Amino acid sequence: MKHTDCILIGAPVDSGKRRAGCLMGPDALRTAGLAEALRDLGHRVEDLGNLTPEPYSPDTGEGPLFKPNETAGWTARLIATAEGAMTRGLPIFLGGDHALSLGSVAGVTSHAARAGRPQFVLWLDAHSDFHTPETTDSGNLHGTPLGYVTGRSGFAGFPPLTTPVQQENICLLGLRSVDDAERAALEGSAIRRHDMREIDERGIARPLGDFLDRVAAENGMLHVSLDVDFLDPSIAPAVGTTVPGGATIREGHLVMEMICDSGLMTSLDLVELNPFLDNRGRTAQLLVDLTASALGRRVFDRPTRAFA
Ligand code: B3U
Ligand code: MN
Ligand code: MN
Repeated sequence: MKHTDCILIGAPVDSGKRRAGCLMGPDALRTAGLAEALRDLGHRVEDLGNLTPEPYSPDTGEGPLFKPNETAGWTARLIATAEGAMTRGLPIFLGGDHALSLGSVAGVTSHAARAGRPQFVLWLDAHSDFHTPETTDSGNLHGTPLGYVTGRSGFAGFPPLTTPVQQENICLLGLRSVDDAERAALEGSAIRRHDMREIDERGIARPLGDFLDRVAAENGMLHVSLDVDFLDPSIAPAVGTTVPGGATIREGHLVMEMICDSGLMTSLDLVELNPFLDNRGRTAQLLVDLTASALGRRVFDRPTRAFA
């Protein structure tokens, strides 16, 4: 296992939805021992502390969107921070709600474009987060990051996107809650999508293995975005948008171990952790353990992939 320069970036974004609490996420992940777990695996870890949004005009509360100006301020700050961190190591964005990924994904993608490599995105989530400010019913911008980074219209007031992510380079895994407008847009797109039914029928390793093979074949950069609600609420209760029927602990670790074995991951988001809703820190602890699996914690080394 090669040693990695891990850069922890606290992004206490709480503007992407109405239920507050994700601002405590970065400190809960620190308290659960994220840096120590990564150092135990032999990695170097630098913690940049918590970011703040770039200055924004106060949100008025009028209009259908919740806190668009604050979220745009976060997006600008995160794009710049992600671009800078990519030149130095593997950024791990400690959320914060999923609105942080408008910035983290846009930033890593602009870095990849400068490096002349295609950006791939693995989205581990119950939801598809493919809304735009014009299609969202809830007005919650944490449902829009994939709409933004693929260059969909309607993001007035947000930083103009320099490089969209190619639809065919995105893989959604774990879907079980998709709004009608998102479903229609996804069906007209080249985004790869795997719902829980497919995972039940085929297992989680095959769709993931196919995607990782494509990333490798195209010498891509791989951003992994892990929303807590990818996991079943019985094992990961600390999230505002629980959806029953999620990934098990074993599926979660398998996904992370396969990502680790591929050697492809270049950046990671840990998002939607709401410590206010947690049960004695167990969700934060599980996220630390999953991150450790993605960065080399294992029982035995496996020389070959066993799931083709
Ligand atoms: N699609 C719904 C629900 C949702 C999306 N992301 C989360 N929840 N976490 C919406 O509000 O856009
Ligand atoms: Mn999400
Ligand atoms: Mn979600």
